Amino acid sequence: ESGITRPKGYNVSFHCNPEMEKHHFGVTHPMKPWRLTLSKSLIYSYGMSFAMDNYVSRAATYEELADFHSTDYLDFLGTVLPEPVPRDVENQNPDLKFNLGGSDCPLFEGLYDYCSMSAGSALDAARKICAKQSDIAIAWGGGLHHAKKAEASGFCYINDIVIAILELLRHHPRVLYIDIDVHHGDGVEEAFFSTDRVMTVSFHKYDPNNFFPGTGALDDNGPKNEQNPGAHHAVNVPLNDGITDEQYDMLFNTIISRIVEKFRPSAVALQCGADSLAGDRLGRFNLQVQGHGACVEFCKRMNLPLILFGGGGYTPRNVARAWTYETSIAIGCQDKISDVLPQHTPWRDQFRQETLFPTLEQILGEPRQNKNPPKRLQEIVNHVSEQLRFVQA
Ligand code: ZLV
Ligand code: CA
Ligand code: ZN
Repeated sequence: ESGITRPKGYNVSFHCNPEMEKHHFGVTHPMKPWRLTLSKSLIYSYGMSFAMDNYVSRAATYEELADFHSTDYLDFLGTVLPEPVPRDVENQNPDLKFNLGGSDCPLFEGLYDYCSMSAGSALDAARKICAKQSDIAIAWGGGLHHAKKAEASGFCYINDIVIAILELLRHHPRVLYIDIDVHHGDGVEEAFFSTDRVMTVSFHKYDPNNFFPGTGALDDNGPKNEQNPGAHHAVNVPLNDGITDEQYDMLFNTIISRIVEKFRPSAVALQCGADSLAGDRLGRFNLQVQGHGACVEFCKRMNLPLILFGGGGYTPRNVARAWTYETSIAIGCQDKISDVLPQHTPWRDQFRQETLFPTLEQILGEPRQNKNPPKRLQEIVNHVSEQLRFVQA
């Protein structure tokens, strides 16, 4: 009926765990796992499940989490209890162990389960790629790029991306990690600082004093010393408020083409944080669903095994639009889906406009001022080109 069919000779797998979506960070916290339910419901309403292999992913085991995280940290994460009463304004800065329990990374009911489910879906996706059973594997519940070896950070407790890439490295000589979340992918960058088998690239809003996490300057390219093979293997694309689809796609296509040419990855991991969209509660960019999706399309065209992760995204209706469109790109049915949301979509009124591609005016009223002059974008391209002279496959 929808006309959406399975692509021939091409496998897309979809990994999720409905139990994950039931967790709550707290009423005022911007991270809403429910956005995953809304996204999935739109994807299914368009009939896309018939064109993919759908898996309910398992929770990652302690041993799998310990591939990256320290056991001290995991043991603590596994035993901490939710706080009986939310912290008040007077008590914002208690002694935090592993940065757990602050207002960014609160302790909530079922925290450990939530974390192991996110990692489980990412790991399942990586295993399908390694077994060559999927060409594209999707884990919208993953993408938690700030978590460190022994520290929670920025709404992230377990770094499912690092765990998935470590799995890819068992079968792939070189992995390219790309991060289009509006925040800097600091946890993934740091985890692979000392290897030349992973190149990390993050596009993000950069303002060291006013925007989280404050790292990811253009010339932060990994520790530069003679003995470090990972030197020059971190690429950072710092941006300002209001960047548009046209500018972003120019940067993305130019930079990623040059990287692929030099680094020659055998697999790609793309974090699709949807907080880089216009109208996001925390984001600052003017990207539309089309421009965000164009990055996924570009990666698909490279014809390399690809994992799509979720990430940030704080206006659930826009998150659902972006990840639905991006799922359609993975399947290759983007030209067959209608701009008008299917009539039978659950929670259809949550979407405000009834289209998949609302205009900037519909999203924002008035677009945010664009503070990215063309000259600065050219400087960025030039810096990355220079940096790549030090990189060899
Ligand atoms: O999208 O937070 O700015 C991947 C991701 O990249 C901060 N945190 C830190 C540094 C000092 N704090 C402020 C503490 C605020 C705690 C609660 C909010 C609550 C309401 C509305 C906004 C925030 C908030 N927190 C906005 N930005 C922050 C960042 C963390 C951003 C993490 C992005 C995660 C999933
Ligand atoms: Ca980013
Ligand atoms: Zn983010």
